[in-house]
Amino acid sequence: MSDQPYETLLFETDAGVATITLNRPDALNALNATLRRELLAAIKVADRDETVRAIVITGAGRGFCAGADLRGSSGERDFRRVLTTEYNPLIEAIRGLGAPVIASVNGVAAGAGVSLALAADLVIASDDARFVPAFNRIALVPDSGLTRTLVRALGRHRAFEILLGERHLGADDAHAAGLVAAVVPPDALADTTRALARRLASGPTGAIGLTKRLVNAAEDATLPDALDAEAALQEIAGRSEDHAAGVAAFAERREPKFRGR
Ligand code: T3D
Repeated sequence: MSDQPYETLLFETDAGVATITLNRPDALNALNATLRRELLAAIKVADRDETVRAIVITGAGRGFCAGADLRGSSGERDFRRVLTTEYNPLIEAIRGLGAPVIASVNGVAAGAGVSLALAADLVIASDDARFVPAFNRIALVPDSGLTRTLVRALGRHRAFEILLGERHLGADDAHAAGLVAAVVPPDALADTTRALARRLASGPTGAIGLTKRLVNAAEDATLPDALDAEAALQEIAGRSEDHAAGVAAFAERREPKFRGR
């Protein structure tokens, strides 16, 4: 176990899993400047720790994340700078992490909180979770990658409806749309998330990270580019200790024991 002295989040590692809990429950874990900074720092700490083989992001209290902190946000703001220097690096850091990231959505996600949840590689939601774009409600546009995520996942027409708030996106809707891997009762969320995270953390970490790279690249790739990328990364995966362990286990008709190398 390890603890870090953060003001707005909790960070712990256990059994190869780093869990980051956004911890401003009175504001539904809205992203103020401190939380944005600390979240990026925690992701970097997890990334540097070789024992971390899966990462969970969740929220304290009854919400996952209500997006930008709107308290005290009246007056002129430097949106472009804040997005490019604080929000976008967060999304890119999550997508760039070698370890798989699970968003454990324990309640409402709104605004950039939806972007954050859907930037994860896998999303598990409690059945009372909902995804509320909310941007248009305060006359902003979607940000932190949400337009791209939704348009690619759902097509432009359904994405537009959701972004305008014309179509409700509850946990079951998000599951049916393929955005969410599983929906569970609130009291089963932590255990379900932990079981998935531990399964991933005991898997072939290198191959999982390379698969994530291929999936990231495939979103923009032509078929020849995707084929080339797969061949190049297979060369790396195929030389790993875990690959040899997997083939040996297959031959001996037993479960492999992967060490993440
Ligand atoms: O400015 C920039 O940084 C640029 C980037 C922008 C990216 C964005 O994310 S823009 C979108 C910002 N987020 C929102 O507009 C969502 C605002 N919140 C809501 O619409 C609702 O609160 C929810 C739909 C999320 C949940 O509704 P409900 O009824 O379950 O809860 P509630 O009663 O509205 O909120 C509970 C408390 O959380 C409440 O505080 P109180 O009265 O108990 O002391 C509320 O003020 C607080 N809260 C909710 N959202 C935020 C928030 N506090 C600060 N910022 C928030 N975003």
